[in-house]
Amino acid sequence: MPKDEFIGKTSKAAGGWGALKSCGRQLLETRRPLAGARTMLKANQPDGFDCPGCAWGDPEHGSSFEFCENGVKAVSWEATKLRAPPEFFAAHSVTELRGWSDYDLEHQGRLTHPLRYNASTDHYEPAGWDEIFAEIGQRLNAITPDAVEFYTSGRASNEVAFLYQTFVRLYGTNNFPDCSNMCHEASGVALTDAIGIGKGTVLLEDFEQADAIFVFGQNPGTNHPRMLADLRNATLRGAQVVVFNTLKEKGLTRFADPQNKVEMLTGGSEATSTLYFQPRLGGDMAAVRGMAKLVFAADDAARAKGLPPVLDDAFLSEHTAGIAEWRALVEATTWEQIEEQSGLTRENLARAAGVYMASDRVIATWAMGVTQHRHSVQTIREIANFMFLRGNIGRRGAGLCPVRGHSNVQGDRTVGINEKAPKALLDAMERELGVPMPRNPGHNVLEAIGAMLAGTARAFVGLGGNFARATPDSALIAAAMDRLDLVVHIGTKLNHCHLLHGKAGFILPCLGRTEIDRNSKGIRQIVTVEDSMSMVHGSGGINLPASPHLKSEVGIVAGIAHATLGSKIVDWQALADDNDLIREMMSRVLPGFGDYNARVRVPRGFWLRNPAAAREWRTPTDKANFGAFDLPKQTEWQMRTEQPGIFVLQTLRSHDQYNTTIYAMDDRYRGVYGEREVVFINPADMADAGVAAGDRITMETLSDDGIDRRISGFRVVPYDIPPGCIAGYYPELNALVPHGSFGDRSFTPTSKSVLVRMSRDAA
Ligand SMILES: Nc1nc2c(c(=O)[nH]1)N[C@H]1C(S)=C(S)[C@@H](COP(=O)(O)OP(=O)(O)OC[C@H]3O[C@@H](n4cnc5c(=O)[nH]c(N)nc54)[C@H](O)[C@@H]3O)O[C@H]1N2
Ligand SMILES: Nc1nc2c(c(=O)[nH]1)N[C@H]1C(S)=C(S)[C@@H](COP(=O)(O)OP(=O)(O)OC[C@H]3O[C@@H](n4cnc5c(=O)[nH]c(N)nc54)[C@H](O)[C@@H]3O)O[C@H]1N2
Ligand SMILES: [Mo]
Repeated sequence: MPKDEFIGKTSKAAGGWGALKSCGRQLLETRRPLAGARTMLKANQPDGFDCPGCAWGDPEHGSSFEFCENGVKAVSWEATKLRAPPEFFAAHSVTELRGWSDYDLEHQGRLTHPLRYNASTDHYEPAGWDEIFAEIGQRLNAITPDAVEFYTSGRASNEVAFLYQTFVRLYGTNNFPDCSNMCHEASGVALTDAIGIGKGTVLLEDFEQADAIFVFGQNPGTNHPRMLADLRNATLRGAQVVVFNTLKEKGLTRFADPQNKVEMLTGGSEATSTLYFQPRLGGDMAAVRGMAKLVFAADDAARAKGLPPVLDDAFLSEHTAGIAEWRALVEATTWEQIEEQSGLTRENLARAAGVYMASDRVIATWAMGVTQHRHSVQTIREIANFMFLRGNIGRRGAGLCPVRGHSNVQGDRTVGINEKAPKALLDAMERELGVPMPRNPGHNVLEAIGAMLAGTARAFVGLGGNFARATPDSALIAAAMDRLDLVVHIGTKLNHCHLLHGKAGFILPCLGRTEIDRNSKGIRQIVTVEDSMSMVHGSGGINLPASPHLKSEVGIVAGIAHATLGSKIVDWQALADDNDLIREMMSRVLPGFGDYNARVRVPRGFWLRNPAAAREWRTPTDKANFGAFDLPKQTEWQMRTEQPGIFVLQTLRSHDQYNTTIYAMDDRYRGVYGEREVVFINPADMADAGVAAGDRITMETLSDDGIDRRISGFRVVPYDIPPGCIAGYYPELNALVPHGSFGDRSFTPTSKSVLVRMSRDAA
């Protein structure tokens, strides 16, 4: 077999027949394709469930069936007929299962029974819910609350997240590490300082009115496919879509809309971008600064000639603070530094700045390519600064749009999953419950990891997710979790983190979002979620539960809470039996949630008002704040010595995965098939390093903490990526990401800029 056989053709465009074929395969995998297809018809419909695929908004006047490959995969993954029943756990010891791949574990299907780890047999064994709750309660009561880490993954609904934070705070801690700490934390931190709220300001409708859309560090073709239709519609009506992405990503060049009959029959496709720039890893702040420099220069020139100014003077003087200080920094930054750090030429940046200046309404979107660096908060401030220059915020067709990941990651934060919660929330909880709330700040993900490694954390409770695989230094963290006194996982499918049981381990299987949740009176329950555009709406499942032994997530959290705290302060059982009661409590506690039960029951729900979108700035200056930060002295790219073999590695997602869930081994848009242990490299770098396509290599992290991090046997794939930059897949490469490297003030692991040494493996 030729050694590079796994490298194949990339699709001509994103979407199209390739996407439909892939969906067909996926639905067949559910082993009940019709039910799977019927389920899909209810995704993101007013009377259906919220698609667990991503956090992109739902259109008001979209087609009756919003087709999305990502959605089909996420839904069929959950609606599968495959099961991992107690017999499965009887047949395989935990030690054996630890040797399985992520793919094989999840492909056993849905968990069916609550399970308890038995150390004498090394197997998970079924046990009754009440018995398990009682034991968890007893064990939690024997531990200091601040020694327990309560993790949340962003699929959790508003109801369960609110109930969970109520329980955890009553129990006595603010330890809320959540997936958002590894994701868009930098966006929250930067936007709160810049505009007074840590969320985006645009609605989906704004994409129909923008003259230009700037997309930074995001791969929507794979991760937010419904956004592609919005980008393509924009280019079709003549708007400019300017992309900054280190890799040439298929979905950001062309897209064939599976809803468009002509495109499907002719194999035609439309552009999703009009300009495409490939900055070096971590080079976006410099790129934006370069554009700002050009905008200031153009403005000076226009004024000198008596032409209309380029800057929006009225907006700047009425609404912003701090421009002078930033402008001074921009002018002091040299083109050498900008070009070296960004890897883009002044001429290219002038083309991008030209689009910005020619457009009345501009939207900027971004995702992990911006948020997972050391200087992510500063980069997002720079993007916000740039957008302020021409008043591109708080009016139709313009604004800031961090594109979230998990379908309810934004909502979870809104309802209180926050290790450093605002005083107002804690005050409101105290009023509601009549008892004091813990006031000292809790742990984020990195602090939780630190406590586990130091041995001060004694227990872990995971509301969804796959903590040990999603975090950096997975192996170290797995070993630390094994030393805990108590580990509780609430999940739908088996993953590696579930195999970490500590001294007492439990896996508690829950209903998924596609499933019908009935209370004791037989009444169907709905939950609610908030998307990237701050739309909050209801979601009700339509499939029968995967097993009669499942409980809703709300039921599980209430069960643990009752067993731990009793029901004197909160009647957990009543709340568990009626999500309306939880929502009434949320109405009383959370600002903007008045009349919640009624407002989430109208189609599309309601918009959680964002003051910044109306140009009200809830900042200490009462203005939108410019941020004046130096460019990093050196990015990782600049730190590479001139020795050959040193690269900056970014870890990203393939087309066939959802975070740590691997749907299949292919990455169609990047032309890789049946293989995930690969590294994408520039052909010139390959020549320098003396490696050929398909060669096996070793990568070793350069860090000064004395920890040896290396991975061998990965195979080389030539790719259109700037020299010095390489890329490969998460979660496998988390073994190379050091937990001691994180963003300033965001504490997000720097998963997009890891310095590694690469060497060719002996044949
Ligand atoms: N199908 C699917 N959908 C998903 C997910 C999934 O795993 N699968 N995950 C969900 C979640 S939780 C999230 S957070 C989102 C993630 O959505 P994305 O942010 O799109 O996810 P990544 O795959 O990490 O892609 C990062 C992109 O940024 C680019 N990039 C990396 N570094 C830089 C840089 O320094 N500068 C620039 N300009 N570009 C850079 C990469 O080349 C890549 O295209 O997707 C959500 N949706
Ligand atoms: N190197 C590197 N590391 C990264 C990233 C990266 O780009 N590079 N990205 C980071 C980002 S953006 C994120 S968001 C995190 C993701 O981190 P997590 O959110 O912790 O991970 P997921 O893979 O999304 O979690 C998958 C598991 O969730 C459970 N699950 C699925 N649906 C449900 C449900 O409805 N209820 C419950 N209770 N459980 C459910 C299943 O058991 C499944 O195995 O990873 C981060 N880690
Ligand atoms: Mo994420």
